[in-house]
Parts: sequence; structure tokens; C-alpha cells
Amino acid sequence: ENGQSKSIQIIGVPVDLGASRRGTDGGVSAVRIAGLGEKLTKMGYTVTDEVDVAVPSKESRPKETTGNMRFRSEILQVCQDLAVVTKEALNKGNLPLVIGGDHSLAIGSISGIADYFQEKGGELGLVWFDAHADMNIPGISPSGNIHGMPLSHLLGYGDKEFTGILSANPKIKPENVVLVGVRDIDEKEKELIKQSGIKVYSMRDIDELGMNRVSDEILEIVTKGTVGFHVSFDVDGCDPEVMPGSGTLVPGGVTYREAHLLLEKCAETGLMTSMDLVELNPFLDKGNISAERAVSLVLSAFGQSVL
Ligand code: Z70
Ligand code: MN
Ligand code: MN
Ligand code: MN
Repeated sequence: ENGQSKSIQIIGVPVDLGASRRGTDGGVSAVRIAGLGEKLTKMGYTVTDEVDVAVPSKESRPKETTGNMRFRSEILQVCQDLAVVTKEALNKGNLPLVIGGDHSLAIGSISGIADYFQEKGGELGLVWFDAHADMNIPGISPSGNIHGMPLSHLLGYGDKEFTGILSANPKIKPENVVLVGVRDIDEKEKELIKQSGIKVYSMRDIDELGMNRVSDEILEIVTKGTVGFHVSFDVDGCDPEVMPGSGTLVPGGVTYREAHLLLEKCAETGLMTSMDLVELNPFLDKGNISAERAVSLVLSAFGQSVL
């Protein structure tokens, strides 16, 4: 037992405007069908105030790109709305569990959570699980897709309206961030990663050190000098054989067992403040297997163990 909230607010964000491929909006439904809420309830959690943030469909909007950010104004609105919802969840004593949707939503979810703790004088740690670094900014992004830009914006780089959601300050300090599972980084993104000083555990690091040690090192970093940490879990960090239902598959990823171990160890700290589950695309899935596995991984993050 620990101080982590026993009350969880599931927040659905059916957005696919941040990605080239259609269909991550269906991830919210896929995860619900896989039984996320019921299974958390069975574990003894109270699942409360479940809500969705409204997202306009691609078809209802003109194809708009502003400053190399595709659907900039729509995604900005979604992130601003979501930040209010995650912050309010914490104000009510609930732990925000945000279901996507593409990874652009993390600018909103984490801005709200970090702002809540900043007001109390606390820093938020961040575990970013992903095949990609999501460290592009409009000036260097090869795609204009905002789902490739959330981590940079949370660190204060890039578009000032996105970095300034709820407050002007950067939401996350580089020394409190860890990227894990990364294996597909754009050339200019590499430079910004190095410049930022965030810690990166690549697949090579996981191979050499093992996920047990990597998890221990990650948790040391994100808990040192922080009030706790958020886990932003992009399912494409896992190997495509584990998670076929995602839009940009990169071979050579984290195994199902390694991902479970990392999240079980996150749970053991009792310091996970919140979580995102993103980039599921049920239209690319085999049945609903990726969502079912993703739900099992989330349960590990909330303390499920075999015995
Ligand atoms: C590339 C970009 C990305 C997820 C693809 C890809 C980013 N770095 N993120 N799929 N989840 O377009 O910025
Ligand atoms: Mn991502
Ligand atoms: Mn990714
Ligand atoms: Mn620190």
C-alpha cells in the first residue's frame, strides 16, 4: 500500500489529427472494449468521473497547416481542454488515466498535471516510453505531424502557445525526464535531444543492461527531487509483434515481458501520479489484441501482480 490515489479518472481523447494515418481516435473505444474500467475496479480501484474531451473529425475541418504543424488550431484546443480536465482530476483527488488518441494529446494531459504540482512548488518526473523521441519542433519536423512533437513542447521548445498551456513556464525539467525504448529518431531531432540533456535509454541500452536495471535507473531519475512521475506510454515502444495495432511500427522493440517489468516497478514506487496510453490503432490491429495487451500493461502500472 502507498499514497497513490485509489480513485482513477479515465479520460478519453479520440484524436488522430496529430498523425498521418487515420484511426488512433478508435483507440479509446478499443481500450474500453478490452475492459479497462472493469478490470481496474476488480483490482479495488474506484473508477470515477469518466469523461471524453471533444475532438473535431478530420472531415469537418479544412486541411490546415500553420507553421509546419498540421491541424495546429484543433490540436491546440484539444490540449488546452485536456489540461483543464487532468488538473481538475488531481484537484478532486483522482489519478488521471488518459486514453488516446495519438501522442499529440500528451502536451495537454501533462501540462495540466505538471501545472497542478508546480502550483504547489513540486516538480513532475516523466517516463516517456516510445519507439520515437517525439522531440521535433515545427522548425525541424520532417512531417508536420504534432504527435512527433509533444516531448519537446513539454520541455519548453517550439510553439509558444503549446509550451504555454495553463502557464508560461516549461512544464517539465530535462533532469526529470527519461526516454525509453527509442529506436527511430530524425537527424535534427538528435541534436535537440543532446541539447536538452534528457536521459535516453535506447534498445541497445536495454539489451546491454537488461530491463531490470534500466527500470531501476529510470525510477531513480524520475523520483529524485520530484513529487512523483507521469508515465506517457506509446504502444509503439513495444515490438510490433506485441503491438501490431499501431500506425508507425518500428521493429526491434520492447518485449511484452520487459514492458510489464518496467510498469510493475513503476507501481512499486507508489509515486506514479498519472498515465497516458496512446497510439493504439484498432483498424490496423489483429482482432483487439493490442488493446487487450495494452490494458494488461496498464494494470501492471497500477500494481497488478501474479500472486
Ligand atoms: C517522426 C515525425 C511519430 C509516433 C510517429 C515520427 C513521429 N519522428 N510518433 N509515430 N508515435 O514525424 O516527427
Ligand atoms: Mn509517441
Ligand atoms: Mn511512437
Ligand atoms: Mn530531479
